[in-house]
Amino acid sequence: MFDLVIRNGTVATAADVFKADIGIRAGRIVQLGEGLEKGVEEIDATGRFVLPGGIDSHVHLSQPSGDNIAMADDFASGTLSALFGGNTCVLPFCLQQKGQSLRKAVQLYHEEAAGKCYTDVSFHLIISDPTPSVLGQELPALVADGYTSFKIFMTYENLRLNDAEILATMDAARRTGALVMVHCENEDAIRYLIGRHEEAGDVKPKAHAMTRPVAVEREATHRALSLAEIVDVPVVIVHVSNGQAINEIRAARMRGQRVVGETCPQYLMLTADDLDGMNWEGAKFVCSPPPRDKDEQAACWLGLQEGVFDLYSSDHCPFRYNDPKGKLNPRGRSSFRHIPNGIPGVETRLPILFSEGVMKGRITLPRFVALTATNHARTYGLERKGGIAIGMDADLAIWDPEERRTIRHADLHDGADYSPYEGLEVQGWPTTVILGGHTMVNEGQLVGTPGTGRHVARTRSQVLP
Ligand code: DUC
Ligand code: ZN
Ligand code: ZN
Ligand code: ZN
Repeated sequence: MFDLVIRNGTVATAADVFKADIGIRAGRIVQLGEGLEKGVEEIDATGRFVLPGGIDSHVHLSQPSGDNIAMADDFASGTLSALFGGNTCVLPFCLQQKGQSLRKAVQLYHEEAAGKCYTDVSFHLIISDPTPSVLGQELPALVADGYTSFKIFMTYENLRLNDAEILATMDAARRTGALVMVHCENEDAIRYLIGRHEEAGDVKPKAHAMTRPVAVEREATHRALSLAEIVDVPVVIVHVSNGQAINEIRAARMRGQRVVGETCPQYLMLTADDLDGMNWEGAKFVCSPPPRDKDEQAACWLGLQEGVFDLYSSDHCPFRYNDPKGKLNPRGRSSFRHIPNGIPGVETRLPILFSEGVMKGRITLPRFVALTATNHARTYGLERKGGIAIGMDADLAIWDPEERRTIRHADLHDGADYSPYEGLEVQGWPTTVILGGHTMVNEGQLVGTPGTGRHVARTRSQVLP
């Protein structure tokens, strides 16, 4: 007797698409085959795809975002939204404030997440203060405890590292076996351009995109890759928005470097013109790097198709629009530079790629699975996730490829008050989601409880030598 059997579905992994029943016991997949014996619970997946649950390895939840600014999602609403979007695991960031110990930051996020999660969760670190004790003692101890990746920033006054700090931090990653993720934008160039725009009285949301042009990202991408080459360490280039940055990744790979590229829905679906909305509505699309234009969208699609990108993540970083602690905070109403950076998207990530990618013939279903689950698990050391095979966690999403929806924020589950994709028509939606053998969403209805999702310690990235 199984705990759960999923019958008659079309199973897709990063390698294959095949018909099989899936037998689940004690939270794991224990059998794949035809005509499996009975389960205590049974799901008929006739006409549906059964995919590994999505893993979104780039989300921000409950992250401090500046004075009098509040992120729209905590671990309850953020993971609930992720769940309804077909995800069973998310990797949020644990931000080290300047002067704070890394361990303390990790403890605070654990307290914040405890008992609230609807999906599994595993933290990346953000290192903003790379002191010798942080790099020499704290980081190795945290890596040993399963926090095997961290992000560093080349932009934002209170987060950015200079080149010497980047080298030291990358070297610490090399020594400890952690994987480095880099946010590539040149802060000094951005500040220069912000100064020029403000002097000219150009303070509308669109100026956000104009002060972070492609060259700002390309230069920083080139520099990050050069520094990684010097240290001899693999890197993840996160949220890549354009063809020139993509070419930097290609060139580094041609030199023999190990580079993981990540892109996000906003770089496939939005453009800088979206920041031009009336009545400051453009603030809804302010994120960094900013969306570009149609040609750069095409470059990002090509990058997904040909393998420059291994990861497709949401970079869910939600702020409410009509809110004094959100996009329309008092200072944000007077200049683009005070509009918090980031947009919601954890629930719409998978349906957008399924519809625009798989249904429109741009990518295959196995490529979809690789980009949304399998590669995230391998890149970040989630050993039993991202696939459908015997022994793996029974984290599954059952998709109805016929379901047509128009994206409306009112139907989503995040804590923001808008979706950047409002009105987008998509085909295909995850209707049933299973976490560790527990049915969490059944035919669009929530049946799971908060706290079912747990923290997952990770092993060493498979990208590392
Ligand atoms: N970088 C992110 O990864 N997310 C939101 C804002 C940012 O700059
Ligand atoms: Zn259980
Ligand atoms: Zn970033
Ligand atoms: Zn992010």
